Amino acid sequence: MPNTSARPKHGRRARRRRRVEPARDQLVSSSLESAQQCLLNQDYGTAFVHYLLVLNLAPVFKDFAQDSFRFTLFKWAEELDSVGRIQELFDCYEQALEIFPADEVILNSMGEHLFRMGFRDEAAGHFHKALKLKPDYPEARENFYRVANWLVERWHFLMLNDHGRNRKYQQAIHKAVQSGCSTVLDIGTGTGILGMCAKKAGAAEVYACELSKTMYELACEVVAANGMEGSIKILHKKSLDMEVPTDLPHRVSLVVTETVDAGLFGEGIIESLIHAWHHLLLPPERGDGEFRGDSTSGRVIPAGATVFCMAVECLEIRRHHRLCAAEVGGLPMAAAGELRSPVSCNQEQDDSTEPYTTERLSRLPGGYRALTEPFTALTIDFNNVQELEGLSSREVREIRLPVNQGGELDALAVWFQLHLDEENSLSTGPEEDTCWEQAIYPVHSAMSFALKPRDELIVDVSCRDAYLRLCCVAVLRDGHKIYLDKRVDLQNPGKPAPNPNPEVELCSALACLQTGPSEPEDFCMLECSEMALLNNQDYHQSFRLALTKLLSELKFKNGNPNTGGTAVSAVDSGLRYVLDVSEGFSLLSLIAARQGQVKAYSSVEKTKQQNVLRRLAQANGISEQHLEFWLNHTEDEQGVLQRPSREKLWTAIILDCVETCGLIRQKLMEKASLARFLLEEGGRIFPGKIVVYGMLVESDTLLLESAVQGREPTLGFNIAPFINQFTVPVHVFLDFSTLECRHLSEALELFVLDLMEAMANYTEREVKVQAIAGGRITAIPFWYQIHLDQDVSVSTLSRTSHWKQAAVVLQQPLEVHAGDWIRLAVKLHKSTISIAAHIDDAPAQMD
Ligand code: 44T
Repeated sequence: MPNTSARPKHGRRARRRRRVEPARDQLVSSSLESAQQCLLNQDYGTAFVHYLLVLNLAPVFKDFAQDSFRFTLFKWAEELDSVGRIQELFDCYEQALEIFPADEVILNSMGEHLFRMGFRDEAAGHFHKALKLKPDYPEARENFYRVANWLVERWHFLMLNDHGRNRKYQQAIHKAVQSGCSTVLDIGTGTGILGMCAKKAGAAEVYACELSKTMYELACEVVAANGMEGSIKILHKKSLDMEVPTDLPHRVSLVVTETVDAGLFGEGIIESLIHAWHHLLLPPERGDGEFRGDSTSGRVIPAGATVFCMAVECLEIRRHHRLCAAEVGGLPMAAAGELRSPVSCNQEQDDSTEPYTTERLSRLPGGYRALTEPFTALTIDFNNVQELEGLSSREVREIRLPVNQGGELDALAVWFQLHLDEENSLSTGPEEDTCWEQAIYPVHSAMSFALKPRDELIVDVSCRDAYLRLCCVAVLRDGHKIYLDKRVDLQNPGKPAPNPNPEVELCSALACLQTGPSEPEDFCMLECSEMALLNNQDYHQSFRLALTKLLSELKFKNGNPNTGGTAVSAVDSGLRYVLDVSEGFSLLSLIAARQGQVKAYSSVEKTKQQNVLRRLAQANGISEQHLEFWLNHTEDEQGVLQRPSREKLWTAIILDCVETCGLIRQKLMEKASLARFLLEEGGRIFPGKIVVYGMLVESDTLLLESAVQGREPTLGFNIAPFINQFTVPVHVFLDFSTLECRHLSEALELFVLDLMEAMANYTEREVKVQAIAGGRITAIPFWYQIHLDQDVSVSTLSRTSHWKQAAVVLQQPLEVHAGDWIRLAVKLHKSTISIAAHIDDAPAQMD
């Protein structure tokens, strides 16, 4: 009998399937029906469960149900999100992705949720996947660009493009390995470059660790692409969490690292090296200090560092950290109390303040003036663990900087020399041609202080919480110590030191009258950009002017609003309503309320900032009833625009259109169309119109910041194609006025956004422009003219602007000759500008 044994088995299975199938089919079809019904009833949770069942049991329905399934998922996720059921939300997405692992829309949407919850690494992973699946998916592209900056910070490009730095590290590593350091750990490997140098130099064993997931994955890709997959062991770990033998089989003879920021210690190098010396490195070589290198002792590259500091006068720094005017938009500010930027190095430091910010001094608009010579603030030997340990507990040390130029004391600028070994060192100084920024310690005494030649500036240097702290304590003048914070002369206690600036003295006295000298800790924190906004007189004056004009126009047109056509309640009669939906701190509501007959609503959210506004209102004769905090009244956290009261509409709605970084705010046009519906007749949105201007430039700097340049491999390694996946076409936080570049065209109008007229807007536009010089167009910096009304406007490019500029960097530089016509295709997709440039072959057809 042929194959008898197989038959019954087959027959049994077939019979079982026949029995199961009708039941399953029935379940599938009834579930599908239920899913559709629930969807109609907007019961998304139940619909989702039914869909899951259907698609798990009957994958054949995947094509048919994909759209409704997605829709259900998104709706259900929205509901879960709104009630804070976040874990369930992500579970649903994971279940959905099990069914549709290659669905770019689901991936992108999950990325958006992850991003909002603060999981940036994971969010980026999802956007990246979505984009790989569908490269021309604009939503995923925009989202990816938004997170790329967080994941792979722009300085990675700068560092890899800094050939001097690369070569010096390579030489130092080569020398150490050749002299006997055969086991190497690269702490904070980034793209893997230093680890690969060690391997190439002949190290027997190389390990690397990296705490960022994205960078770790990138390093793995790069190392594999360079054929070192098996010979460099990369760990996704913080070095502090590593130990022998779990992570390393034994201690290593060399640690290489570049985990330093502009302030040297901000990436935690002190702590990492203390830990490395105790747990990961062979003991240091004893003796004469001259390093010979062998495989029984350990050492670190860089071997040490020297930190320098210098006092500077700089208006640009000042206006970002201190209120510089007594009045803003006509509003006296004395009652505001102390306003501080979140960067300060005071003794009463709290967690929310950083001791320094970073700037490239050479690129600060308006420049800076050195008031002292550079001074050594600190030296540190990374090969001496006692010294490292002593540093964090080291007491405050005082240094004195002789002043050689008179000027206002705005900040201490700090940089360092990194001694890789005896021969090679890197400097991050302001005069060097490197990619480095300097650390800026703004001087925080609320008032200005003018230094004179022959003064001596007394600075306290200490090291706390892994930060180098520098604090300008006092000025020694003619034998007297003038304390900068407390302003008390120790030699005449009780009597304030004579202030060199009488105006400051007066302000100080006034401030004391308002707030009382005994509440120094009662200050209000403002972001640097908010402080710069307050100092932007032009902006506030323009708003005041435009608002005054609008109010008087309406008065003139309608007579007293009391007598207007609609019935108004007694309390509200005669009032105009102005809503300020600016992000962050804004004085505009007060400026509006000060016009009289105006009830202004502010979107300021933070209690301390609301209190500043209340104090200012009180001191400036604005009645309490005329200033409301809008977000205190809306239940909805997303702050959907609403009417001021049932029968009223807004006279003016102030929208904050441009982010400080130089981009148009997301959802601006949606907000504007909502706002238009809520305006009374003749009411206005401020601004009514925004014109985007741009200029064609040749800028190598922008290229160096956006991608690893050149066809040459980096130190002989293939790195560029991997990290360049994280290139984004739009640069932000640019100072166009100091950007090193050649102008290849005049400024030109790129785009117009009409916030008052929905129909006037377009999403694509072609613009033609003639080159005024020959060269390579590498980028198009852009900025905005913000029109409050027909006559009043502010430019985001102005000297007093608190906005920075942004730039589109072209994918391929475009070679042009003077006189060539260039065609720009400008697109606006959801607040994101993209520009493509081509030489215009048919200039005759120009319109
Ligand atoms: N950038 C300076 C700072 N890491 C360089 O995750 C100079 C800024 C800069 N990994 C403009 C120009 C410049 N264990 O990927 C990072 C980081 C990682 C660690 C494992 C640790 N203990 C750490 C500590 C840090 O190391 C990498 C490099 S940190 C270098 C920072 C170009 N703006």
